[in-house]
Amino acid sequence: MLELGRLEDLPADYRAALTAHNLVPLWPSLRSLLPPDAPRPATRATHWSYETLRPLLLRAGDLTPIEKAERRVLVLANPGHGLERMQASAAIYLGMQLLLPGEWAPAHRHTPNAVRMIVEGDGAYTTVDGEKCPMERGDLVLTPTGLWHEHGHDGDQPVVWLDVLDLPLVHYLEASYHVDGPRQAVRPGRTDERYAGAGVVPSPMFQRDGAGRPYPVLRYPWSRTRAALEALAAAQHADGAVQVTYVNPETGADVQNILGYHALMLRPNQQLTLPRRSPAAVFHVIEGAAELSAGDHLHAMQLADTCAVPGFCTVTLRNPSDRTPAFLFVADESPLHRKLGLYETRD
Ligand code: GTQ
Repeated sequence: MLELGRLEDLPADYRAALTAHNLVPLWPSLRSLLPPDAPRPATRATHWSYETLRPLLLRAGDLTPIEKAERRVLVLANPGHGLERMQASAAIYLGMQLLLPGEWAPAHRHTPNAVRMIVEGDGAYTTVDGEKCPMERGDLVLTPTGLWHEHGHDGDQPVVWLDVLDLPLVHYLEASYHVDGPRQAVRPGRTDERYAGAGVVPSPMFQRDGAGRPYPVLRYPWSRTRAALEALAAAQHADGAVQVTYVNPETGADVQNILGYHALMLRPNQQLTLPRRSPAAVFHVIEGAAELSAGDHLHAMQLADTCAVPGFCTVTLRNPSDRTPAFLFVADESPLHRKLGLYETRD
């Protein structure tokens, strides 16, 4: 490859003149902007242990009252981007949020899309667009762009959930902002009950609301997702991948515009090498345990642990148990890459 000129090769007075006029020579930076063959991601394969994180999050509950935090969250920051940037990958933000019994995180709406994956505790709920969504372990609750949401907790133990947002991308686009609002009036009925049967949807002719809404389902209960994975595993080749994607049941499209969400089952002792793909991804253990190898690194993931991996990286997952299946929640940047025409898989 051609050796390109360096910044130091240019006379100091010339460089100073360029700087004074807001000009920059391309050639010294061309190779880092357009590296050969594949990107050089800042995102590093990173593992956050729940056992380590949990006591620190509970301590935040002692140190900072909810009124002083609004959202009491420890951000899972990828050191490859610098912790202060608070991003897990180029487009993915991860946070562990704690709500204590009786606490209330007030209503707001914002441009970034969010989802919550419930990690532990009973009795909390999120009200999204007037719909009260109970939060039970493994449930996925959507708070899509622009919809009002607030969190409450009627139980007697701490509740913890994983927040996944497309905040780094929306912030990068200078499109990130929020609006505060009053407590929402709760509408009766739950859309996850209306869409309980895969393959059938409520007939549009009888739907006064719901049909045609961009986010017809806001809560995907774990019991149903788990049952779908078990059924798929029973129906599928014994060493095949057992993964489902959270979709909008009206359109079959990904549930959100930017990030994609999936649930993966690893049979006892199953080892699964994922296709090498352009989007970065995040893995979170809902049940059981999993070993994740990404490049040269091996991460022994325990219950509720979370790992981020860069794009273009070979990821192998293995269930170390010879008796019980493992269940993982997966978030990735694939809808974004597909929409932008950047999606690739490599051998
Ligand atoms: O619960 O609304 O982790 O607005 C970051 C921003 C959670 C939330 C986060 C938020 C929220």
